[in-house]
Amino acid sequence: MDIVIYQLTAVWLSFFMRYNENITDETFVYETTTSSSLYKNVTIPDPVYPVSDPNGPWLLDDNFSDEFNNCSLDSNKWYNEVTSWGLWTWKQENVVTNHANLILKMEYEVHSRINFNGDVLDPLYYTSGIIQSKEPAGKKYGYFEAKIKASEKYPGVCPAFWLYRKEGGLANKNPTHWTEIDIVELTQNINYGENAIGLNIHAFNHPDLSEEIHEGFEWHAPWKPDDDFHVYGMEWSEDWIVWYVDGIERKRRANEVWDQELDLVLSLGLRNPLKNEPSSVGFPAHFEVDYIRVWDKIN
Ligand SMILES: [Ca+2]
Repeated sequence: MDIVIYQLTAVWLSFFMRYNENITDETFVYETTTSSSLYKNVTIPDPVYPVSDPNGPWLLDDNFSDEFNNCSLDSNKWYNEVTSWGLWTWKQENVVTNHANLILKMEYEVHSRINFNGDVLDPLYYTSGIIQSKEPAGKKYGYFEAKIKASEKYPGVCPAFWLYRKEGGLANKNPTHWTEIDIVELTQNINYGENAIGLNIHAFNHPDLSEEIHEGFEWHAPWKPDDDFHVYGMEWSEDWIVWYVDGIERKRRANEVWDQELDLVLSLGLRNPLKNEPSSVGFPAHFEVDYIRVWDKIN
C-alpha cells in the first residue's frame, strides 16, 4: 500500500512541477539558494530503493520519508520547535523549504535563553534550524538515507543527519534508554579538515550497558561536502550498523545495544572555533537537504 501511495505522490509531484514551470524561480528560491539547484532533483526513481542497493527490494516508510518538494514543511511528519540545548538556540524561522530542498539556516543573533535544566545562558550568539520526526513510536531498524549539500561555512557549523532518543526528554537525569546513531556529521572537527565525514555512534544509557559508548570515525572524502549533493545512508539491523556514502560502505560495527526506537533529526549545530570564539563572519550559514528516505527490510 505504501508503494502505491508513493507512486501516486510521485506522479502528482511530476505534474505539479511541470505546471509550475512558468512561475519564476525567484517566487520559490530561498534567498541564498542558487536557481540552478531548483527542480534538479525531482525525478524520483520508481520504485525507489537505497543508492547502495538499487535492486532492492525495500519497503519505503512514508511516515519518515520526505522529498521536501513542497512549499512548506510537512507538519504531520516534522517538528521544528525542538527544545534547545548547547550554545545555540533552535528557531522555527531557520527552517525553510523551496519546492526542491529543505534548508536549515544558522544566524548570528545575540540573545539569551534559560536552558532545559534551568540555567540562564547569556549571552548566546547563534540561532539555528532543526527538524525532528513526529511519529511518537520512533523508528527501529531499517535503511536511512538523505541527500545533502553541506554548508559553505567552514569551520564552525555542523550539518547533521542523525537518530536519537533520550527516554523522558532532555531534562530526565535518569533515563533507562538513551542512544544515538549519527548517520553523518559534516565538517564538525577543525582538526580533521573540511572533507572529513563523521560517522559516529553513542550509547549513554541502556540496561545492558556497563559504561557509555562514544565512538567516532572520520572518512575522508575526495571532495568537499559543500561542493554538491551527496547521499549519506545507514543500514541498521539487529546485528549490524553499516554506514554508506554515495552508496559505498564506509564503516560497519556490531550492534550491541542500539535497540531503542529513535527519532530522526536533521540539524545545523555549532562547532569550534565558534563555540569558544564567536564571530559574525560568514553568517547566515545554511545547508540543503534534497530528501530523506527510510525503508524497512523485506525478507
Ligand atoms: Ca527534494
